[in-house]
Amino acid sequence: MKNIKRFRILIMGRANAGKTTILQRVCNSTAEPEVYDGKGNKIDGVAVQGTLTRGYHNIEHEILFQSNPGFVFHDSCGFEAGSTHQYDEMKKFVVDRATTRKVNERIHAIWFCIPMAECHRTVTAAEEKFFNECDTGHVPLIVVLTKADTLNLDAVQELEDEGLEIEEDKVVEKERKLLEKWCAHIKDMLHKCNFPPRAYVSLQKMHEQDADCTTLMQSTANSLNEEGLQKLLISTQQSSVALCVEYAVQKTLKKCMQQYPQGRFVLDVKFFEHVLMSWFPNCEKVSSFMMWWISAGVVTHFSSCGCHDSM
Ligand SMILES: Nc1nc2c(ncn2[C@@H]2O[C@H](COP(=O)(O)OP(=O)(O)OP(=O)(O)O)[C@@H](O)[C@H]2O)c(=O)[nH]1
Ligand SMILES: [Mg+2]
Repeated sequence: MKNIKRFRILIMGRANAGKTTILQRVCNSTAEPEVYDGKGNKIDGVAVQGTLTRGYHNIEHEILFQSNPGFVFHDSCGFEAGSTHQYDEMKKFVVDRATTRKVNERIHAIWFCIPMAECHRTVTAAEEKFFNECDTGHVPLIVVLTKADTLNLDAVQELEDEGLEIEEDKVVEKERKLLEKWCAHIKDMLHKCNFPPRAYVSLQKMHEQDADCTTLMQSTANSLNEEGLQKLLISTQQSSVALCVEYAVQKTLKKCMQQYPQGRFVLDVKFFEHVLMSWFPNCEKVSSFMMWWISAGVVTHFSSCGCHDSM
C-alpha cells in the first residue's frame, strides 16, 4: 500500500452531468484541470479546452488539479449516445484498470453520475447495459445523483398542481421527497442488474464555491474494502478535517481501546501520534492541530488504555 502514490478515481456520466464541477469541488479549485496522456505527457491548453468543453473525453487521459495532486482522475463521457466502439473502450478500461497488477495504474473508486436535472430518464438502456456487463471487481462504484437542487422546480410545480401554497418549508419537504423517490427508483432498477453499485450519494449546488462534498468522500471511503486505501483517500481529501478525525478515532483509538484491557497502559506518544497522523494530510497546520488534540483531550481521556497497536 505504501507504494501507491495517488488515489485514482474514474468519473463517468452523461454530458453535462456535472462531472468536472465535482472534481473541482473535491480538489477545492476553480481552475481548469491539467490533462496528461497515458504516458505522462501534458496535453496543451487548447486541446484540453476542446476536450473538456465538448463533453468528449479520452478515458485514458489523466486529469489533475494543482491544488491537490494527490488525486488523479479519469473522465468518461456518457455512452447513451456513444458508439459501440466507445462503450467497448470504456468497458475494457474499467476491467483492465480494476484488476491490473500495476498498483499505480489501478483505479480505486468509480463515481457514476446521474443528473437529477434529467430525472425523467434516470437510467438509460445503455447505462443499464453497463451495470449488467461491467464487473468492477473490488473497485467500489458509487452512484452520484448530481444537481439535486434542480428538483426545486419540479417541487414547486407539483405543489402548484396540488393547489397548495408555495411556502419554503413545503418546497424543501417536497424536494426531499422527490429525491427520495428518484433514488428509490434508481436503486430498484440497478439492483436488478448483475453488478449493482456499492453506494448512492446525492450532491447539490456543486457549482457554488462553498459546496460541500464530504458525503461523497465519506461514502467512497466506507465503500473501500482495504484500510490502506481508506487511509490514502481520507488523508488525500481536503474537504473535511472532521472526516480525518472520525477515521482516526474509529480506526485507531477504538481499536486500541478494544485491544488492551483497562489498566495495561503503555503509551508511546510518538508512535501514537504517527498512527493517528496517518489519517491526516501531510500538512503542518493539521499536524499542530493533532498535537493539541492528543495532548489536550484524547490522551487524558483514554489514558487508561494501552496502545501498541500496529494497525
Ligand atoms: N444547478 C446545478 N448546476 C450544476 C451543478 N453542478 C454543475 N452544474 C452546472 O452544470 C453544467 C455542467 O457542468 P460540468 O461539470 O461541466 O458537467 P460535465 O459532466 O463535466 O460535462 P461534460 O464534460 O460536457 O460531459 C455547468 O454549467 C455547471 O455549472 C449542481 O450541483 N447544480
Ligand atoms: Mg466535463
